[in-house]
Amino acid sequence: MMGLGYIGLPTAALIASRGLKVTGVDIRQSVVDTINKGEIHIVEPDLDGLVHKVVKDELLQAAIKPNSSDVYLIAVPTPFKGDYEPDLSYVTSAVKSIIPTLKKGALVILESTSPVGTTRKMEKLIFEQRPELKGNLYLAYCPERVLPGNILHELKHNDRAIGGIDDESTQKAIDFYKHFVVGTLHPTNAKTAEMVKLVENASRDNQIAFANELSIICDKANINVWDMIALANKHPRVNILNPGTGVGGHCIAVDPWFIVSEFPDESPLIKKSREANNYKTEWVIEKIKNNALTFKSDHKRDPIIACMGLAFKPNIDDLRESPALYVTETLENKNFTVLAVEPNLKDSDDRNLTDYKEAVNKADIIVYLVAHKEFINLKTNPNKSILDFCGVLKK
Ligand code: SAJ
Repeated sequence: MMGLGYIGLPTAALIASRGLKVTGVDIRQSVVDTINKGEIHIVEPDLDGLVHKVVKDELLQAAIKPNSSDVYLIAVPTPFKGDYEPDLSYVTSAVKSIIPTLKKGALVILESTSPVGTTRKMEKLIFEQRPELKGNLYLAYCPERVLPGNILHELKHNDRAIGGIDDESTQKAIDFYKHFVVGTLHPTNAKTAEMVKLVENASRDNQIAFANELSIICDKANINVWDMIALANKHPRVNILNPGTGVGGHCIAVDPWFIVSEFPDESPLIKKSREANNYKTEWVIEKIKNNALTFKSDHKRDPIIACMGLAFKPNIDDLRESPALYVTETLENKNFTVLAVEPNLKDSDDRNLTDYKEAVNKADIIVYLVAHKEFINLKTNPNKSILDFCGVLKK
């Protein structure tokens, strides 16, 4: 398993728990050391116990470099760089590091979210250096589609699309995933599987963009967007998602750009959805600023603003690409008096956090950015100004 992050480590542990010997490879020595002690470096329910067990049973071992294996899985990050261009350097370097260890009959599976055509590029890279393996190597793309916080369950139970560079590769990969997946394994080709992954997240981004646009329209029309959506969703064929502070995380806010960068002329809607969701975050900031200015002119002093939630979605501690964090930091940088609240982060983390109950007592303006469970039914002074961007007051 190349890469021991949010996807690689749970997958490696799950495979090992089925009795297969797994070498987990990561370029970070600290990660390798932690795992070999039977411990973990990420937050994910039930993962610690599973890793502890498979390491103790000598089924999972972590290492800095790969060894010769029957099956290779690549689950390394594919961020974007500069002008939303996909950065394939981690995938390329993982492939390069396995090339010298490959033997005839090996199966290589790419799981990292990747632009269409990446599996073919990987094939080219391998055969340039090891031409004798042509016809004797199986290659496939198989994206993960798990939700952080529920990874171990979803890894096992979700259906998967599996696309080889040829039919034999597809079948070999399906036979491999049967060891640990009970969901249906759907055969396809590599290109289609690559596109499926990107489209899943672009589709969700597009649907959230629609909800976010509705929230801005309803704000102007003085209609409660949450009530309106709940009623619209009573229609049997309508299912509108939730508006929010914007779209965060390392998947939905990133993957649609992989389509746009490769097919710029054909993807105006996908691009527009990304822009609409980014715009929603800026709109939230403007709303808070206007509220603060009104407070100042009424009370002749600056307001204290409680920013409720920093994570990229409810009930997690993950701050990656978080719109709530962006809103809070933007206000701080503009010298507003801000109390940052994130009940999922400990005090020891190097951030100046305020307890959520203390924050709502002290603040003049309470801004709900993330619908964490702690904020539902939280008692607040009805005379205070409350801005709810995530619908927590409706929950
Ligand atoms: N969000 C809204 N409104 C909604 C739903 C979500 O504003 O109605 C926001 C969230 O607050 C968050 C962002 O969207 O900021 C993304 O959250 P999410 O829960 O929709 O998804 P992720 O990023 O945690 O995981 C997604 C999942 N993809 C889909 O649901 C299509 C997951 O299954 C993928 O495996 C993951 O991306 C990935 O790794 O690609």
